[in-house]
Amino acid sequence: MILRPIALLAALPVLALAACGQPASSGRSETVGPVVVTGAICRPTPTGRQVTGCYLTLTAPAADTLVSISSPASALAQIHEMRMESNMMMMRELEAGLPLPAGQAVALAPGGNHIMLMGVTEPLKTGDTVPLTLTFATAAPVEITATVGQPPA
Ligand SMILES: [Cu+2]
Repeated sequence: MILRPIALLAALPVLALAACGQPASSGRSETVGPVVVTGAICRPTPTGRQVTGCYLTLTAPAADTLVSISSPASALAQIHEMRMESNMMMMRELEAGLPLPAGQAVALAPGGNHIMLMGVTEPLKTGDTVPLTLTFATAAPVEITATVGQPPA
């Protein structure tokens, strides 16, 4: 009579392991490739100003978030969005980063989301290059070189 409950208890951990093992192993075998960055361009800095905007297109292989940007060419780099506030177009930092849906090209373009370089150390002229490092929530950081020029309208 006492054997029955013991046999049931012994069987339980085996079932639990089998149940947990499946999703954990499939999650671990999933490799996240690099985020593809194309068309990186920064506007020349206006005379006497140390601020400019950069534009590019990001395609993440798996859902991710562009968390931050840095550049040796400027003291600060932020991800900005454009937003209407009291009938005025304002820009502000996307503090939670920019969401990147899996496999979908996300464009940072004039009039919309953009990268803002602030405290640019040397004036940027057409034909110059600007190194940018993009950091993501999941994927590895990507280092790119943006060209300086006017972005396509
Ligand atoms: Cu901005």
